[in-house]
Amino acid sequence: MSSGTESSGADTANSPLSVEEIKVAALAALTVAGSEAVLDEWRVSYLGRKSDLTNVLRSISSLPADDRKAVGASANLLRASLEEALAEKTQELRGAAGSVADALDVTLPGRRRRRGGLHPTTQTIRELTDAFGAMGFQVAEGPEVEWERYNFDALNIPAEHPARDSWDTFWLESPDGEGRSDMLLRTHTSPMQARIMEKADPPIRVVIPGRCFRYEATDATHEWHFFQLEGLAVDKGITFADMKGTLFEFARRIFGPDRKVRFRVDFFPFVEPGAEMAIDCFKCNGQGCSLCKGTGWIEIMGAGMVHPSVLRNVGYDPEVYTGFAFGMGVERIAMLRHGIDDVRQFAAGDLRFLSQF
Ligand code: YSA
Repeated sequence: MSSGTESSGADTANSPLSVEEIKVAALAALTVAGSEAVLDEWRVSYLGRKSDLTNVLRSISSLPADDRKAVGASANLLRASLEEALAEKTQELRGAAGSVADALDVTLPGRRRRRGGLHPTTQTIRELTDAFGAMGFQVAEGPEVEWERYNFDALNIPAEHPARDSWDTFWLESPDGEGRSDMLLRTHTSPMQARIMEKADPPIRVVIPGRCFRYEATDATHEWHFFQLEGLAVDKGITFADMKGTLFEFARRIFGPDRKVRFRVDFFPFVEPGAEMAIDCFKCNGQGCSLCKGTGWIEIMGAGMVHPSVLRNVGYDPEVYTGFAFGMGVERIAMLRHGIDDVRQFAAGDLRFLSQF
């Protein structure tokens, strides 16, 4: 009998086993046989020329006459049933191997794994910070929950100033639950101007991407939360021409040389003079449509020369330093770049939209 770990069999050196004992040992060994090689060892052990069963059959003639018939019949029956069991087990093992082979078709193309991607807003922020980085601007970030002082007061917008109405504000409740506190969800990224100037001395060239919140009705170009990219440059001798040159160079890098750019006067309490930049509407090619509200232009940013009061508020001498600042809508820029006609798509979480970028 084999010494293989998967088989066990009769011990031919000991006194002959009974037919029943051979049957029990043979079937137990067959049950655990796991390969055709082990089956072959089993066949030699239990059905081979030197097996216990063959010995029993050979010894029948030496048995008392009364026993011969019964022992012969049961030994022949056992041989037949062991041969049948061997054939079944062989089929079983071959079938198992065959089904694995059938399940694995190596000629089929591999299945593509679904990979996540960057949100189009994130992609646009990276493109913008890269463009300004190439123009010498650093990148900073600031808090979304902001003090009233930075969001309004430091920017020359004191309480009761009518300009506060332009930024419909989500206020945080006061700790005692009685009315609003002096904290809010920032309505623009401009509070970072004061935070940066308080900490650093000129020269300053920095861009600040971040999420903003406004308590206002939404439409195709207005979302209640959106991203802005703030920019600030302060040094001795900075002029309006520097601002215009920087912003036109930005527009050329981001939108290419063929897009029309409109640059015109606007008012913000924290700049003097103030300006606004718009790009011709991609949907109607400047003809006027529902997206651009018939104007042919999509406004992308406010800008201006930093107001002397803002410089004074942070301890800079406006007689020595001047600067410009701007705040642009990131989703609006992504809309223009990719032909997206509704800003509300960005936060809708619809994979059919997001997976296009
Ligand atoms: C102006 C002068 C500076 O020296 C510096 C910054 C600014 C910008 C100012 N803080 C501001 O927030 N102006 S803004 O209200 O006109 O918004 C700037 C840009 O943000 C808009 O041109 C637009 O592109 C985007 N934006 C504004 N409200 C939005 C919006 N994008 C989507 N949804 C909204 N609700």
